[in-house]
Amino acid sequence: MLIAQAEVLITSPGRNFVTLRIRTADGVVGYGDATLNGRELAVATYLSEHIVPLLLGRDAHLIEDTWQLLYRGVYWRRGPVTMAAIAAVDTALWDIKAKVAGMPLYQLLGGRSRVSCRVYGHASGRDNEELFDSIRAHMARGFRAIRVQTAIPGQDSTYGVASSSAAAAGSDARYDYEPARRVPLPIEERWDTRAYLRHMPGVFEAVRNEFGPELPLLHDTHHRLTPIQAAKLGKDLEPYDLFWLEDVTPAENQEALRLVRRHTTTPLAIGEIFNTIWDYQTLISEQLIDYVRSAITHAGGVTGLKRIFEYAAMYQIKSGVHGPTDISPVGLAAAVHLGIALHNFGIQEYMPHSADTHAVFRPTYSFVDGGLMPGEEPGLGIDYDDALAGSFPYQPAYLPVNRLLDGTVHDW
Ligand code: CS2
Ligand code: MG
Repeated sequence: MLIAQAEVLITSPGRNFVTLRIRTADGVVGYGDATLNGRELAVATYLSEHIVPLLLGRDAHLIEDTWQLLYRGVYWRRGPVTMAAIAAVDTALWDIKAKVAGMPLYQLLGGRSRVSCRVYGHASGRDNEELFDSIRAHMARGFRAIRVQTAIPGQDSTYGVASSSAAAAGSDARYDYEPARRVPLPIEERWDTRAYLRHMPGVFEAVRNEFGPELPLLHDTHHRLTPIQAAKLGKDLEPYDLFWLEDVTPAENQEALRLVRRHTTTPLAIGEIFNTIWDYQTLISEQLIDYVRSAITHAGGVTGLKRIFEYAAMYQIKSGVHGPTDISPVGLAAAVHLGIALHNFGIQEYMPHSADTHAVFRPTYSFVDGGLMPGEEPGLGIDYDDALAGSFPYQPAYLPVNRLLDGTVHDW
C-alpha cells in the first residue's frame, strides 16, 4: 500500500477549499480537508512544499506513525497551519484504509453508537421578527436544534447575522456572514460589549415565549468577553435554558473559564480555534466546559480529534464539532463518521454547503430528520470532480476584523 502520489487541490465554488488527495500505487484514493478560512494558501504550501515529499513511498496503512512523524518529527509542532496539514494527511489515510477494508469509515472507528448525528442549524435576524422567521425556516428544513444570533441595536453588522431575510432563512445566498469575504482588505466591524450584554437576554426571552421550552437553543459569543462579562451573560441567560453558550472568552488562558464556571450553570462549549489536546488540558481535567468544539480539519484529523474526545469522555464532556461552511464536505463527512461511532457524541454543527460545493465534492452523507447520516460505501464517501473544481479558481478572501467603538482592535 505504498503512497504513489499526493496532490493539493484548491477550488472556490463560492468559497475557497483546500483538499489533499493521496493515491496509492495500486490506485486507491483518499481525501483530506486542509481548509483554513482566509489563510488557505499557507496550508496548501505547507503541504506541497514540506509534507508531500515525505509521503511518497510510505506505507499508506501507517496512520499513527505518520501522524507522529508529522507532529513530533518536524520539531516545530502545533499551530493551525501545521495541524490542518496533518489533519488532511490523516483523514486521507483513514479514507484509504476504510476503502481497502471495504467498509464505511465509521465501521473502522468502532461501528455505530447511534442512529444519526443530531445537528444544529444557524438562525439569525436583524430584529426579532426576522429571527423568528429564520428559526421557522430552519425548522421547516428539518433542523431540531437552533443557534440564535441577532443584530445588536446601534451596530452596523454583527457576527453571525445574515444581511438579508433570504440568507437568514438559508437560501442559496445562504449564510453570507460566514465565508471569508472576497475583498482586497478585511472588512472592519464595530463591537460594543455593553450593548450586547444588555440586548441578548431579552432576545432569548422572546424566542422562548414564541417557540416554547423544548427547542434546544445555542448561542455563539465568538471570543468577545472577559471572564466576568461571560459569567454575567451565562447567569442572565440561565432562565432560557440554553443547550450551550459558545466561545465566551478567547480561552488561550484556559484558567479564565474557572471564573465563568463558578458563576453559571449555563453549559459552555469551546475550542473551534484550538488544534491540539493540550489546548484543552485544564478545561477538560477541571471540567470547566461541557462540549468540545474542535473540527477534524483543524485539530489533527480523525486521529487527533478522537484522542481529544476520548480524554473528554472521562469527564462526561461531549462532542460539539465545528461545522461551518469553511469545513469542506470532506471534513464534514469525516466528522459524521466519527460522530456516529463516538460514545460521547453531543451535537454536530451543520451549515449546508452550496449546490456548487456539493457538485464538486459529491458527498454521500444525508440530512434526515434533524440528523446527519454517513454514506454506506467504503471510505468517507467523497468523489471529487476535478473538471468542475477547476472551473472555480481560488480567490483571495479575508475574514473581518473587529474594533471596539474607540477603534481598539478586539477579538472577531
Ligand atoms: C463560527 C465559525 O461556526 C461557528 O461557530 O464561530 O463559523 C467561525 O466564524 C468560522 O469558522 C471562521 O472561519
Ligand atoms: Mg463558533
